[in-house]
Amino acid sequence: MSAERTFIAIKPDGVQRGLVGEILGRFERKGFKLIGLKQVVPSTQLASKHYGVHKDRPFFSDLVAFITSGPVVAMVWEGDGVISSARKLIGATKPLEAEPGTIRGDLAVNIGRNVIHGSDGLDTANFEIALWFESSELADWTPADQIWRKEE
Ligand code: D4T
Repeated sequence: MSAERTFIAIKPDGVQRGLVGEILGRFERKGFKLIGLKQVVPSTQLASKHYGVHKDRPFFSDLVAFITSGPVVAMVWEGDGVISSARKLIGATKPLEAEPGTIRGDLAVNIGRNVIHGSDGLDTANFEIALWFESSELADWTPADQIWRKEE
């Protein structure tokens, strides 16, 4: 059985503000495994599918306009419990309510410019990984220090 994976995207504000290294480093230092990484300016079609669950919300068109406005750094990270752990690393959707120490708590102030996206569950993660990545873009590999990352 393959390990749990999640989809993470640094949104255009995070890229424009030069936060890519800072954010990537937090996931690396935590000990998760990077499986896929690319920079892409999403099409309206891709963005609309990604945010399909919000299609009837008043902020939907602004959301799609924003996410398609520039480069997004799309990633797949792997590890035990990575989906919920990544959400904790990211912090609350409203950056002013996000705890200090989280990405949004430390680096953002505005809900419409909250720097990063992370899948909110297993089905969403599978859907988003397949939406953003071809399987050939995902690398299965064994980190040389894997023995030092395990719980037991
Ligand atoms: P994403 O999907 O970007 O990781 O954010 P969350 O999972 O934390 O939050 P979400 O799906 O509820 O919102 C998606 C996206 O919409 C923006 N947004 C949200 C907004 O601009 N106004 C709003 O009122 C809400 C609820 C922010 C994130």
